[in-house]
Amino acid sequence: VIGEVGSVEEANLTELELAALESDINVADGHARHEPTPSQQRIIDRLPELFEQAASTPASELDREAQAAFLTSLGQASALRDAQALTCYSSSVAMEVFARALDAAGLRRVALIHPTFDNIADILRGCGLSLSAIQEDALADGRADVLDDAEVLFVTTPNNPTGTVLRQERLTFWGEVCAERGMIIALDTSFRGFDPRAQYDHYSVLVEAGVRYVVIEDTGKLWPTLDLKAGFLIFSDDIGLPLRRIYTDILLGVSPLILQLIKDLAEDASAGGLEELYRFVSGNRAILRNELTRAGMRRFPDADSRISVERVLVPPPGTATDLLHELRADGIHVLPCRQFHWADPTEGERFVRVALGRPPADIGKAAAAIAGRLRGRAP
Ligand code: EGV
Repeated sequence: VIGEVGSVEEANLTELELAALESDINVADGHARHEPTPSQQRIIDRLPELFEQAASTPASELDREAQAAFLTSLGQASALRDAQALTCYSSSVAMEVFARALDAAGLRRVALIHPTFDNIADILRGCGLSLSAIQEDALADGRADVLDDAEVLFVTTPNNPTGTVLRQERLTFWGEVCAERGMIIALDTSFRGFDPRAQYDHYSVLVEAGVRYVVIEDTGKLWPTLDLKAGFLIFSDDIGLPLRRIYTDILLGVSPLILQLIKDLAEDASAGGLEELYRFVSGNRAILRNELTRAGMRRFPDADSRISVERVLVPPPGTATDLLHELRADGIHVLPCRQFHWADPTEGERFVRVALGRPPADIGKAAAAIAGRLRGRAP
């Protein structure tokens, strides 16, 4: 049984990810489930010492240090000077705080990127907000007319599952459009650590545009830390939303042990860890694409993606849901893309998503099974 409803079409993505945790080869969720690098392992080996350090440092100091180390490692240094930050258990908790604060302030119309991970739309709607879909392409083209009467523009960049990055000129454009219209611009940058093209200093662009902004940053996808992670809710001084009030309704803060771990892992990322991560993900992507190419697949929908998940085209008349069932019979769990297309689910039946943050041997097995199922059907 999957989730509360039992069918793949009706389940949300996280229910499908949960079902996949028990499978032989789980390439469903986007979390990091691979071997730590040697230097990450050395940090993990020091856990008791990190615990001591965390216990003897004031929590607010460690909070600031973890934020500083993380944001600096990803090119976002001006956030430390120009913005405020609230550390959350996860980026989804940050989303929930943001969505509730919008509702409390009476801002209810959100233009949201399409497709994107389903829980973003689900959290926003769950807090009473109404959504209009903005196609990823329209964002890249800079067609401001797509915004209609929205009060908030919400963009996932790099986007999940496509890997599409909102480039600096485009962020400038949308920031200025939102500033002119008195809108808030909101970004979910959970996957930025995989793609240097998403590491230009977003905060200086947003400040320059003079726009009110909220950015949700996330350590959760980057490192194999058994879900020890944090999400950062970062916002401009003039945001005008009760974010701190709603944040404190929900939590006092995250564990200083996690903050200490994030600080050390972020410093490691700055000292070469990010490059190692790029190489690792690109190696796994090559394993998958080579296998599919050998099976006659000639088109990769997100040729330029660098993030730790990869979409695979399902040749018609097959559907993602069919392929998912076939692969389950092989002991392989992927995600269908139906749910990512929150405004038009059938559109997503053309793709499945494969997680790449796994041991290469698992990627090899998943790739062989997918290639086996698609051989001779490739477009
Ligand atoms: C991905 C898990 C939540 C989420 C997975 C994800 N689901 N938080 N409801 O972290 O791409 O697989 O974003």
